[in-house]
Amino acid sequence: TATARVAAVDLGAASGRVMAARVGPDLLELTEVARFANTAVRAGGTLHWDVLSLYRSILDGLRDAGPVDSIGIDSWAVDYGLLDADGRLLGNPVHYRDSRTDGVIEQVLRQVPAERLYAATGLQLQPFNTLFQLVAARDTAQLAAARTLLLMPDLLAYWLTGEIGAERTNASTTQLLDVNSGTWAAELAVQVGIPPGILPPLREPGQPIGVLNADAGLGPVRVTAVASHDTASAVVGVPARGERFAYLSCGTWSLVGVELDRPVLTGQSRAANFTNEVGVDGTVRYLRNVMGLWLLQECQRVWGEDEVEPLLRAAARSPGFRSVIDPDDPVFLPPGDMPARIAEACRRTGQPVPGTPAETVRCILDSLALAHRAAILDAQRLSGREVDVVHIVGGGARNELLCQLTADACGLPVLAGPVEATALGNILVQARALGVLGAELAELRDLVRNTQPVRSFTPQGDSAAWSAVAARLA
Ligand code: LRH
Repeated sequence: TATARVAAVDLGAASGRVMAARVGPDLLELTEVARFANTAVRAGGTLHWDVLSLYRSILDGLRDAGPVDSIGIDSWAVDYGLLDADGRLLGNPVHYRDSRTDGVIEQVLRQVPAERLYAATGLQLQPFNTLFQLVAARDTAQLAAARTLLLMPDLLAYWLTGEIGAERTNASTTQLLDVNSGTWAAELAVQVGIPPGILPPLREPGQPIGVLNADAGLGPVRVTAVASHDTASAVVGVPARGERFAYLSCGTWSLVGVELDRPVLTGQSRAANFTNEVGVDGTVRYLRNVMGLWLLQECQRVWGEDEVEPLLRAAARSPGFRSVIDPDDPVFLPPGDMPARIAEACRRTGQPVPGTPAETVRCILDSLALAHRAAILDAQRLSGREVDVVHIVGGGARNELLCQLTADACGLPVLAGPVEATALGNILVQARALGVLGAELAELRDLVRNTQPVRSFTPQGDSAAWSAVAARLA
């Protein structure tokens, strides 16, 4: 039977990667070709993407990948570059953790009530949504000169091919896509002062974008639109059977929710800040953002501790439930002194302040497990979808303590893996488009389940005990 060779470019906060895969009906073999830093750079008081350095690393990685039939790119949501009338990039794209959006949600809600924004877009309120980033930039010369907005994977695909477009799963994170019609919410854009003409035509995961141009020096390889929102690719790569599952895409963020076939737009859903992002094949990713392993990554940076394993072993020996924080408190969003912010949150809620890295890490993992529990309970209650199992994918699937604590807190079995779900989802959508895999999403997931290692964690203890811990934060 036919097989394909496919390359996936996956740009995460911890690193950027180029992966190569061989794919066929019974074959899914992934190799990491290149891994490079994706470090935000503060310049002139603004936190930026280092986009040219990334582009160069991507080209080098693609060259090392050898001949492939197709290339796909995914990255995190919401961030974008602006092109001028000549098709040139205007400035370095700004990173979503930059403080320029402070106070902008409140400013926009005075113009557009929260109820209306949710009814129109179905999106969670996060200060970094593209809509708020653009409002923060509303009076800049750069926005005045802009003719085209490209989300980051679309910008890189534009450099590779010369083709312009907005891939739908990532477009759904901008808060500028109409949740009912699936078209750009042009009226909303106008109302908040964003020129709707900068929003390019939409494209679907699986559509060909174009062919690599000469700068790449790699010949006329096809570039395919994947689920270019990393979380959407990760959800494709979940090795689930049927529909009674919750997923937790666990990396810098924990994205926790269920897959639905229609959005949930109720007042309760809005109050719980659940988001309806677009998945492949008309699915809805109904989920909540939990601050995730960012809390730990920022502690490691401050401690100068590159190795996570010793910290996790020490945290496993440290007593649980001593102190918990609300990981979703916006104070934790920007880069900075994370251990100090965690200590302050414990002090404020009258709990013991963690005195050692081990205690701090234990506090982070207990708090994440608790937030995972709340999100999974809320997702079921708000959507009516019941689940029997939690699939943890992404780097967090390697974190045994977090997987076990999440199983315990949820009172549900956890299946952990694959770690590379995002790259796999990226690859599967390309392989399907090339015609080497079946048409159904369920078949893509069967292939992941049959080829990738998954570990299982059985819930221990009484999950209701976690409610008492949650009460400390109420
Ligand atoms: C995860 C992610 C998430 C978004 C955030 C900005 O990488 O894409 O889905 O909410 O980054």
